[in-house]
Amino acid sequence: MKTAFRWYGEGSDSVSLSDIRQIPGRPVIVGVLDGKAAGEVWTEQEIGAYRRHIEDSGLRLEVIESVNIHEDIKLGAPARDQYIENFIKTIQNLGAQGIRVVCYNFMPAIDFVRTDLAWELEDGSKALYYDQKALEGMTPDQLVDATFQKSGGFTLPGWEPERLYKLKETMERYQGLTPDDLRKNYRYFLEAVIPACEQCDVRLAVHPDDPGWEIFGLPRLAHSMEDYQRIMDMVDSPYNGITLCTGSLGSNPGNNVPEMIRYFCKRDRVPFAHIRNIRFLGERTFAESGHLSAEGSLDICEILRAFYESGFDGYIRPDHGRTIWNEKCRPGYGLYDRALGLMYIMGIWEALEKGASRR
Ligand SMILES: [Mn+2]
Repeated sequence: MKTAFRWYGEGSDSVSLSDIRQIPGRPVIVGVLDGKAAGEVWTEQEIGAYRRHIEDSGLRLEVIESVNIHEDIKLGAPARDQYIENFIKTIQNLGAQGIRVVCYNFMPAIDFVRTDLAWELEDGSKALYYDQKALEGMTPDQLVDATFQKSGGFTLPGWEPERLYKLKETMERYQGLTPDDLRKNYRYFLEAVIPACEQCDVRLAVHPDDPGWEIFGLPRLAHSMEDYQRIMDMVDSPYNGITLCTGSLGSNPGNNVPEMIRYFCKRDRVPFAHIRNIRFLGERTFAESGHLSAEGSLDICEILRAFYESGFDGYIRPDHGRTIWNEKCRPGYGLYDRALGLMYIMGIWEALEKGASRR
């Protein structure tokens, strides 16, 4: 396991590189490429400057999340070939700068969804929260407004203003597109990009739908064992991989997360993992919780045991944390609770390793 920590960049993140450097084990940085619209090329110079800035702080950049996929690719629109070509160029430039894993998602129009970004847990901490009934009472525009109001002035991943400005129009373009149509477009994309990824040694890792079911009537392809099997079968290569996000997959009680980890790690399809706990509060209603197993509904120890026993040697980062100790931060991405989460992950891992060597 290689530990990692997501960082949004200078001026965008409330957490500094020197803060991250002081986390025990000095995690690898999971960088973010934003500030350009989906479909534009990131040049090697731009990526190189970003990498050097991180290295100057004594840290390493080896993972990027996300390189957004242009909607025309997902829709199978005529301009997709140009956007796929641009995507490949960005991947080649990332590979040349030492990036080994790129997390992305193939969700139509809208990324992860929460109905409250600052839901108060009983200990006074604030967490991201999802309530299906609340969502059903909202239009997509109302959801966007509610999300902006509670984001504390920070841009959220997948909720870039330029993208949401066109949300209604984008959603209309998806009308009539079936899951099979979307799957066909996904295969077309993977068949084009995976050979390039193999050549420049950059593993793609698709993030699950979050929450793990369809919303607003949009097709979504990545939230179950069967879904992932189908995606993996589209192009049979370790470079066509998964970002195994425990909180996203775990939001659907039908998913057995440790079983999925064992199955896909064994097939060398998991270069990257997000560790997060959630607490079920009702049918399709959950709050994110502290990482500790006892705080949520997922058994984080069993999850890490599944990785450990599969010989996992990819990158693991703590996913969303709560907002605690009056920190002013991007919802889900403060320093304190994610650092606590990472220490917990490392503690379990050390116990697994040392326990195994004693036997
Ligand atoms: Mn995640």
